[in-house]
Amino acid sequence: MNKLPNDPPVEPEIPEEQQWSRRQFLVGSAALGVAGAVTLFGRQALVDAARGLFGSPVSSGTVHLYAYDYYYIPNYMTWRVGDQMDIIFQNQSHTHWHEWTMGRHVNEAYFQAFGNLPADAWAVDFWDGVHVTLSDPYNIDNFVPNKAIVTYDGPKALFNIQTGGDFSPTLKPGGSIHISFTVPNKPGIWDYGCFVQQYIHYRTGMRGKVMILPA
Ligand SMILES: [Cu+2]
Repeated sequence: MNKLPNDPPVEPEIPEEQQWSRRQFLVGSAALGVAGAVTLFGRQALVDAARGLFGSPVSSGTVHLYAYDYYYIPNYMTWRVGDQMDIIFQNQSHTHWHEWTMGRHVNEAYFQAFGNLPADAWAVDFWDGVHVTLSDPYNIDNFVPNKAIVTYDGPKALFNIQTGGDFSPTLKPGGSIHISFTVPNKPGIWDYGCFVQQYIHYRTGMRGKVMILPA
């Protein structure tokens, strides 16, 4: 086909597989550009490849958990029942609020809803009945303890404690919090995610998994 000088640029051919990903992604989140989608899927592939090669060692003691737009690093962890954990959760975004929730069976019906949404997205909140100590709050938007048994290190006002919804520290850009706990006897696979902005973050890929091994 001859191309005249004033024709619009011809779109490059996109392989079928990428088109599929692109359609899926746009259904989930129209707000983000295609470039972002490609970057996201590319990164996920790298993470999966690295995990396949190196496995996932059991974490205990101090673990840094970083929130970015819109993913976590790490997005996979292995814990063991009875181990002491110190999660330093830090929001690396310059512009977005991010939270860390953990549970099972996210209610995807909420994704379709408009208006006011229930704040508790997990059918099972991992933190129910778990003893947790919070410390070093910095730029906290709010913290929801839900049914966790929480000890606050320092002035409680700094944690901006709220009720309703899942256990969730929500951090302003640049915020951080230190979450200490002993891994409870809840073995198996758990999911974590950020439900900020009416689940857009979660749908976009801001999620991860924790495999908990028996003691
Ligand atoms: Cu988020």
